[in-house]
Amino acid sequence: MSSMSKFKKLAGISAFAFAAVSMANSVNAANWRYAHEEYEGDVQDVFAHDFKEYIEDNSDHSLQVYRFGELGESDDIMEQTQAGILNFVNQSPGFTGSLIPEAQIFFIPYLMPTDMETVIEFFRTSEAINEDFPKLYAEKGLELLQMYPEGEMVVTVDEPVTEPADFNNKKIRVMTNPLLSETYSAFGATPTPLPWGEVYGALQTNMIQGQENPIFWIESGGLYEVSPNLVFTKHGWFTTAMMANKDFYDGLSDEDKKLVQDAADYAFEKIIVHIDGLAEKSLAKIKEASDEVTVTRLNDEQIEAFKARAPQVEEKFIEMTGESGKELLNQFKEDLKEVQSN
Ligand code: 6CS
Repeated sequence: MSSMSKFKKLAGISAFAFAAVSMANSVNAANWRYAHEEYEGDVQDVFAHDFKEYIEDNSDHSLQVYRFGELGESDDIMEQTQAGILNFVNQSPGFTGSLIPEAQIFFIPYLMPTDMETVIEFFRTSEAINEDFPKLYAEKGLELLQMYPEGEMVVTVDEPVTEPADFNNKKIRVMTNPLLSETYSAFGATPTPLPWGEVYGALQTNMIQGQENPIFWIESGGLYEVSPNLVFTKHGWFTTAMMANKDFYDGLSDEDKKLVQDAADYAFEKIIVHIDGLAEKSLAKIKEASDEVTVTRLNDEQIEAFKARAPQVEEKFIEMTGESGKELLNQFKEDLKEVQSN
């Protein structure tokens, strides 16, 4: 065979091989669906798009992200994920707590540290977060991929609050898990569980007199317009969690499982940078937009009065979760001690 025809034959073979590989890739390329609870540019949206970027840059797969309201409320997207209609979901323990009672641990007030560095180190290293929680989620058909903090909780009320007595006769909206209701009862308020979609209207019509959320969300959801008195109680952090349908995840190749894990790690590193300074920026925007807003930062003595009510909530947590919750709480506290001693 002449060298020219050898060349033509080789070129033909490699073109065929290339086409075959491309076909195989496109056959294996999936379009995954991912829903979260927030709006464009909010923390969960940034996380989702970083996850998407990693998946799409490192594979032939694509990812469709659905934001709040596109597929319903938080409980709707969780149901769709458990049913396998969605592959990934970001749902906060504030809602998951009604499905997985142990997830309510984040609502024991004054359990989490207040400074961001310690909180982030805790999420990175905690055995409770990285080993115990995945087992609890797996029992509900969910592969927990990442838990991460969104921001310090701040209460907004119709008038400034500095002591538990100020909460008397105030209906405070809480996310729909029973332990958070216990927290606000312990704080002296009347807890009112509501899904997110009803919060703004309920504040506007005075059906409720307050709610709690991180500052970025108070700004992005315009809550300060209808609930202008911001109170920094230092009682907790808003935590969220991103997960996959477990059957879907278990059915992935080892290569795709690694891709998904790496994408979640990548998004976590990016989100930590994103939330650094976010509360301060959001507060500045709120102050710029409204003259009505007041900011109350409780002093140590005022905080003590709220903190004194925490043990009764911890007891309720144990009552609601039994031995498994007790063990988780012990591990959680041990992990916290570890990061705080470093
Ligand atoms: O309060 C809520 O319901 C919402 N808060 C935040 C920060 N994210 C989503 C959640 O639905």
